[in-house]
Amino acid sequence: MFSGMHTIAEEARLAARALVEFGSHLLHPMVRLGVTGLSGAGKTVFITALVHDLIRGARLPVFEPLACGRIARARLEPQPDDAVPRFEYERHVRALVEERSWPQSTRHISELRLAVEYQSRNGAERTLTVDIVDYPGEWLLDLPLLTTSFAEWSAQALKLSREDPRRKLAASWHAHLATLSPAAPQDEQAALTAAKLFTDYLRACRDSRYALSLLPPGRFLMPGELKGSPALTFAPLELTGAGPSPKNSLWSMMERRFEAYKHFVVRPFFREHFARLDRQIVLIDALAAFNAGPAAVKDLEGTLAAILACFRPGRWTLPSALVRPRIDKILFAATKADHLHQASHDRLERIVARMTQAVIARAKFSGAAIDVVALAAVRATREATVARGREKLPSIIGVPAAGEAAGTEIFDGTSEIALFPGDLPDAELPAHEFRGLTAGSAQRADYRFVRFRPPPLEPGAADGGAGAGLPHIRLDRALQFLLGDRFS
Ligand SMILES: Nc1nc2c(ncn2[C@@H]2O[C@H](COP(=O)(O)OP(=O)(O)OP(=O)(O)O)[C@@H](O)[C@H]2O)c(=O)[nH]1
Ligand SMILES: [Mg+2]
Repeated sequence: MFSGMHTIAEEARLAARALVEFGSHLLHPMVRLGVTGLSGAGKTVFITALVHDLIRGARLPVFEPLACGRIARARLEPQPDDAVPRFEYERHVRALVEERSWPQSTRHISELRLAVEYQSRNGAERTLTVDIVDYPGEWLLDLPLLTTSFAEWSAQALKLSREDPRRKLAASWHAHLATLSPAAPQDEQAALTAAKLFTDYLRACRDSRYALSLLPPGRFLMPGELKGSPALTFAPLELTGAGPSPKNSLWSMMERRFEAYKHFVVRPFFREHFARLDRQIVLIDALAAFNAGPAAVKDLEGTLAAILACFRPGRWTLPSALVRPRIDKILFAATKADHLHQASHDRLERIVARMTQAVIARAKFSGAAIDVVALAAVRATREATVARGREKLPSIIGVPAAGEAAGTEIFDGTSEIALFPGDLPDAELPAHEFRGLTAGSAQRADYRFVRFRPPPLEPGAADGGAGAGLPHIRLDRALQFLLGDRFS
């Protein structure tokens, strides 16, 4: 009952804010663009490249308002939320462009506001404000917890941890779990040890060899400012009896902390960020999963389904804003397409469309526009056809990052190589088993995607003229879908 009332109050608050924001949208056109994706999907790189290319007037031929010369200028502006750190745009650009290295994995939330001055179709001078938020991808894993109880989460986490390949990674945590009795008196040391072993297990699953995605709670992997707090000191328990949990038991202690985690961590993140989005791009690194193997692909698919079920697509109209905020366009983007020859881009798009088909169907039903694209926000490779015996292999050329390996070779970060990454399976996910890193050595894996260093700026970029962007693949198509109509 209480939780029902709580939900209604929360909905009313969201609806009131949506109404205020809708009113201000009419006066000052603005878009709150959600850049969503699991850790490593490419959010920070995407945001940096998007902003950089807009500010520098890069070559984005499919992005109509820019290509037609209607965009006069794009610039950074002070952001709207005073309590959120600013996205470190300049630092990320310096890393990408000057050092030719990728940004670090994101540790906390940040925000950026871009003002784009343009001429509307009827000639009026206007400014579109675009707000973008960046956050650690791990936090996204928490959204499904909002509708999950401690008992349900424990059962799910345990079941999953008993399947391969997780089972062997969970051995130490399972051994400790077997010593715990949920009905025993609450015990801080037991909770600490359980949380630590459980976190170690989640971290092992994330290793690129396994590349598993479904690893909530997200803050266990990326704690932010909450490191060491009770809200992060809990773990699943093996619950046999039905609830409620006995008073002052280990069970009730864990349950309380799980609820605290949802209350203090997950719900505010959802309310302050996701519930306010107008448009959304969901970045998916399908290639990392292919690299690891079939278990990782299946895991990624399940994780996406669970996360995307938390969004509410639909057309953003005044009546619907009264009820709840809506997302009216969603773009699913397979990132790092530059790891493949363009001959495989269609396949990558079809694979991602298949992974997200349930959500796509639901979103279409609610009236939201959906598209799927294979893109590279920053294109680190060129293409070539390499002959191997009689075969001609569609390959890519780039400079692998220092320490990356292919076969027995370890790269130094300066020399260029040509690489045939493997052919993606056609259309459907491979029903047959394929071999990834999880199953054995890199030499025997079916796919090999190495991390290339970011590219130099495009020719002519140094003088700061038009076209002074980073090379990309279909970033302009993504922009056209996400923002094109807002420049009308
Ligand atoms: N070649 C290529 N690599 C990319 C691209 N985008 C991202 N990457 C690679 O993917 C890594 C992760 O990208 P990020 O943008 O940091 O990913 P993120 O989604 O912000 O990850 P978290 O901050 O951990 O949530 C980078 O370090 C690059 O190695 C791209 O467009 N092309
Ligand atoms: Mg990031």
